[in-house]
Amino acid sequence: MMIKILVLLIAVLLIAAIIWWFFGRHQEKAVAADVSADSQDQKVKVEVNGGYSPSTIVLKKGVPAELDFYRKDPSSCLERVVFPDMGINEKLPQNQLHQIKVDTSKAGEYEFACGMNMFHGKVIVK
Ligand SMILES: [Cu+2]
Repeated sequence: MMIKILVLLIAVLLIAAIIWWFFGRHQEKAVAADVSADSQDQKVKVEVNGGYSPSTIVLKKGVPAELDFYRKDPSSCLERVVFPDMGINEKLPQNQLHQIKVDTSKAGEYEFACGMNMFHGKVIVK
């Protein structure tokens, strides 16, 4: 009897965990670029693997910025990255760093997505 209750409890917890995983709001921390006092630019590495990590990148306004995309994901879905507001549409080679320069002259939020607009991320310039 005790075992049955335990199994049931584990099952319920498992289902709860699955529901949370799919439907819960995952808070992801925004990553700010490191800008040291003397550096003339800012860089953030973005890993592309089933999405973008980090998916929110904070850049300092007016400092030349470069996003270093590293695509591990083999799917063609994430092969391209598109920044519609910046006129960027580039192919990301797999397992290679691909630098994309981002215009930081204007503050704002700039979304980016894969070529099919399924995975999203954003750059916040402030
Ligand atoms: Cu896609």
